[in-house]
Amino acid sequence: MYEQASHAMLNEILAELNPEIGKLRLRHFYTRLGANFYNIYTLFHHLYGDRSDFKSQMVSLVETLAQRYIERAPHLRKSDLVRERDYNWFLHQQWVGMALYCDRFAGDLKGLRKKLPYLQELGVNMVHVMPILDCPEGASDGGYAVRDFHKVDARFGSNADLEALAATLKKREMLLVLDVVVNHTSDEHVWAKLARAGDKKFQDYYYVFKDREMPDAFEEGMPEIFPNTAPGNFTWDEAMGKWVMTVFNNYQWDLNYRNPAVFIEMVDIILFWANKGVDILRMDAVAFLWKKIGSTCQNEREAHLLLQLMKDCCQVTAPGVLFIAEAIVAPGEITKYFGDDAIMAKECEIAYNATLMALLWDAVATKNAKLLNLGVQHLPAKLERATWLNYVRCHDDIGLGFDDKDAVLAGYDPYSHRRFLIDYFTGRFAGSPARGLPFGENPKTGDARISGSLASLAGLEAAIASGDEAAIDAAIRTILLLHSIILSFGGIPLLYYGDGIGMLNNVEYMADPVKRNDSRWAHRSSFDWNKAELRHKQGSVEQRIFNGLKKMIALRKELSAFADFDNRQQVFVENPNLLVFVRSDPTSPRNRVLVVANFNNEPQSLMLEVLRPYGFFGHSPMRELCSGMRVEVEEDAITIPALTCCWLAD
Ligand code: OTU
Repeated sequence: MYEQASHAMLNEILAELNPEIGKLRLRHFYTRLGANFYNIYTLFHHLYGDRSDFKSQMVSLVETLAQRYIERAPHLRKSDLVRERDYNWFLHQQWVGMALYCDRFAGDLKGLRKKLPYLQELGVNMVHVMPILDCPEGASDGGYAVRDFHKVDARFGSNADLEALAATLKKREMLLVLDVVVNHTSDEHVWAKLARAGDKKFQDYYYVFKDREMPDAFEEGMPEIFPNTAPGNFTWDEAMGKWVMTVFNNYQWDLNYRNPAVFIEMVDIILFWANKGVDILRMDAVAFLWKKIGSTCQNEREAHLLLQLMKDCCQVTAPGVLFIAEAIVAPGEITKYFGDDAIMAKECEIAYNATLMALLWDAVATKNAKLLNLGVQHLPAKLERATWLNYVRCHDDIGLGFDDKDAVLAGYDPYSHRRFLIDYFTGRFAGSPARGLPFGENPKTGDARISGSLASLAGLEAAIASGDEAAIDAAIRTILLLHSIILSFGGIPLLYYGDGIGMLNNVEYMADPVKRNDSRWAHRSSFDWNKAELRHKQGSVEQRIFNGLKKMIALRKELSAFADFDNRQQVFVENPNLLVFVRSDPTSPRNRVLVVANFNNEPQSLMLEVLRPYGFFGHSPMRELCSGMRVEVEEDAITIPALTCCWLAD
C-alpha cells in the first residue's frame, strides 16, 4: 500500500542507508521493501513510536534487512522467486514431516545426512531438526536455552555441516525446518552475561527488576509453566543483584520486546538462518512474546503484532521462508497466529494443531469420538494460505487443551474428565493399557500434563509385557489410526522420530540429575537402529507399524483431495464412535475421499443414508484405498473394523 507518511519515511531512510548498500543491485529487495514498508512502518511505529530514537531504530532495521539480502545466496534468491510464483506450494499433499533430534537419531549433523534414505524410505520429506544451536553443557531444556544464536553447537557439528545438510536436502527435494527460540535466551548468552555484569544496555534486553514490586504484580496474572521444576516466573540473580523474568526454567531469561533493539536482533537471527538454507522456521513459544501486568502474559495483541512484523521483514529479504507458530494454547487462540486478516495468513503460515492432538488422545482413552467430533466442528476457520501442522506426538508433554464448552456438550464435567484422562494415560486408571508419566503436576490448580512415547501411551508397552497378541494388535491399530487422521485431515502431518517403529518409553533419563525431574525425556531417547532393522522382518511389530505408515504416506501423496484448501467437510453420524469427513479436490470435485475413523475396540457400523447427500454409496461400489479392498454394503450400512481409519473412494 502506498501511503504518504510512511513513504516519506522510506525515502528518508533510503537516503540515510550506508552508501555501500546503495551501490548494489537490489531490485527485488526494493520492490519488496516498497510493498511491505507501510506495514513495517505502521507496526514498528505502533510498538516503538514513542521513543526518541525511533527513527534511528527504523534505519537500523532496514539496514539489517538489506545486509541480509545482500548476503543471500543466488540459489536461495532464486528459490524465493519460484515460491513467489507457485505460492501455494506448501499446501500440497506431498509434504510429510518428521521431528527428530540429530544427535539421538544419527549422532550429529553429518550422521543425519547419511540417514536421509531411511526418512525417504518412509516417505518423509520435511525434516524438523530439533534445537541444535550452542547451549550450555548441563541443563538447556533440550536445546531451548540458547547461548549463541549464530552458532551450531559443537556437539552436533558446525555451521558448515548445517549448510551442507541443507544443500543435500534441497537436492533430495526435502525441506529443512529449524527452531528460532524467540522468547528467551540462556542465562549464559552474552547478553545475559553483560546484563549480569551490570551493563544497563543489556539489562534492557530482559525484564530485570531491583525488588519484588513489579515481579509480584506480574505474578498475579501469570500461570506457572513448569510448576514443579521452575515454580514462579522470576529468578533472583545473585551476581546482578536483581530479579529477572524466567517464565520457563530459571536459566531461560525472557527477552523484552518493548526494546526495539531486541526485535531487530531477532529479525537478524531469523534472516541469518534463512540464509543458511532453512526453508521453514519454527517460532518457539510465540504466545509468550509480550508481557503485560494484569494479564496472563500469553496471547497478548502485541505478541501478534511482533509476529506480523517479523513476517513482513522476512518477506522483504527471504520471502520463500515460512514460519510455524508453536503456540500450544486454547483452540480459539491458536488460529489467531495465522494473522487477524479475514483472508490471508499474515503471521505464521503454519501452526501446530494442538487442539486436534489433544482431541485424538481423548478419543483413544474414551474409545469414542464424541469430544473429537465437537472439537473438530468448532475448530475456528483457517485463513487462505494457512495450514495446520497435524501431529499426534512431539517432544513435549501432552496438554489436554480442548475447549471446556465442548467437554460439557459431550456430557463431561471438564475437570473430572481431564482427571480421568490423566489417570488413564499414566496407567492409574484400572484396566488402562497406557504407560505414560505425569508432567507438570500442579497441586495448586490440580492441573497436569502427560509424557510418554506414542506407542507406550497407545498400549504397546503393556501389551508386549503381557505377551497378549490381541492387545499388541490393538495397540498397533491405534498407532496407525492416529497417524491415518493426521495424514488425511488437511495440513502437513508431522511424525515423531521413534513412532514409525513403535519406540517405547525410555526411563534412562532418571539417572541423569539434569533430566531427572523432566519426564518429557521418557520420549526423547536415542533412536534404536537395531529395532528399526526389524521393519524388514515380516510380521514383526516394527514391520507392521512402519509398513502401515509407509503405505498411507505414499497414498496421501497421490490423493489431490488431501491438499489443504479448506476442503474438508465433516459428516455428523449417529454412531458416536466414528469421526467422518469428506476431502475433495476443489479443482476436480470427482477426486474425493471419505475418511471414516472408528475409535472403538469393536467393529462399528456406519449407516449410509447420511452420506448420500455427499454423493457417496449411490450405485458404484466403494473401495478402501489403503487395503485396496471392495467395501461390502449390508442393510444399507458398512462395517468399520475396530480401531481403524478407512479412506474410501468410488
Ligand atoms: C516450547 O514449548 C518447546 O517446545 C519446549 O520444549 C520448551 O521447553 C519451551 O517452549 C521453552 O522453550 O511454549 O507455546 O507445555 O508446550 O513449554 C508452547 C509446555 C510452549 C510446552 C511449552 C511450549
